[in-house]
Amino acid sequence: MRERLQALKEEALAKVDQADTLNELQDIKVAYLGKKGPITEVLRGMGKLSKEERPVIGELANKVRETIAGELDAKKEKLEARELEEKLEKETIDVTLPGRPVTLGGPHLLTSIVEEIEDLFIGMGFEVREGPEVETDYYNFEALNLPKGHPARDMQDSFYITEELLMRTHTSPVQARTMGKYQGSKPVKMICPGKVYRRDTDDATHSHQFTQVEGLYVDRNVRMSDLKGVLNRFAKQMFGEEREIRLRPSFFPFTEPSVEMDISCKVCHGEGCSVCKGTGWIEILGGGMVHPRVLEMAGYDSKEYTGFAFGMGPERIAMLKYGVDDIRHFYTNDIRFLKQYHKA
Ligand code: 2NL
Repeated sequence: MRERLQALKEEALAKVDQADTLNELQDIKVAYLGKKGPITEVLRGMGKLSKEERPVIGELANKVRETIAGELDAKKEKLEARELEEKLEKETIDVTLPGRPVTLGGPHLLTSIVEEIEDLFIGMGFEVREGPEVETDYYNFEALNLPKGHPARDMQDSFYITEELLMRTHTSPVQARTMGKYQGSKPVKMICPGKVYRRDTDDATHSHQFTQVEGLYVDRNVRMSDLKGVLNRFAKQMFGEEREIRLRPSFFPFTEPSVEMDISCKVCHGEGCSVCKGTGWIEILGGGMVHPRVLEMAGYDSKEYTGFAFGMGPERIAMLKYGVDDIRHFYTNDIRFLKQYHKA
């Protein structure tokens, strides 16, 4: 038995020595140390031994088992280390390879234009305010001198949600809310950018959803000349210092008097060409002096306070500034269009 154990030990150790993979090691472990292995078999046969021999053989068998297990573990560690090394070698990264290009996005043209308008008016002391896109009939119409049944409501055919709620047709309700909150207690100098909605059939110049930036300045002694000065600065900063502006009489229910502003055509400088349809001027926005009734409804004493207001469409501003020929380009998200306006 002694010899048998000795032979088993040498045989197993030789196999461990030769083993080249973790799988082979596992097989050796099962074959020699497993429940059906030869060492277990030797231990089972010990019943036939004498009382003196039994502990001696038992101890020897355990020692053989421990030796084989120890060698298996040592070899296992070695093979695992080698495997890791090979893996690391295989997975090295060639840092000299050219990198994959990262495509950088950028703000949408409309976002850039709105931010440019905001910055420009912030520079003249205006605050930027936003408000809800779902509005009450009161703030969208009534508070702006557009009572129920007023014919001008038809020009802003609207998306109603209930009798009293609709998608706002302009951003003026944000201004009406602000004035209403102050109730004549302090001046207001704000612009409000945002999305507005009108029931319209989409074409190259119309969209049922578009963007507006409106401005409002209410204080003591605000005059038409203040409106003209602010809008002149806006036009020159947005379109170029060489541009001239002109104001023409117009009508809005919430301003009196009302004006429309044109800028001189940059193509013909006022001579008349196809861009300005022969007039030398291009219409860019509307405005006027806030109607006294609008001031009174918001709690401002129209004998003490006056104000100007104006409204513009950033889509139109961008179309004129960059020669965009169809308003739908802003909403259809064709990357070939959008990429042209990503600043470097
Ligand atoms: C346009 C013209 C305009 C206003 C907007 C306004 C707001 C208040 C009071 C009085 Cl709270 N007016 N806004 C006034 C005149 C014209 O917009 O053509 N927008 C695209």
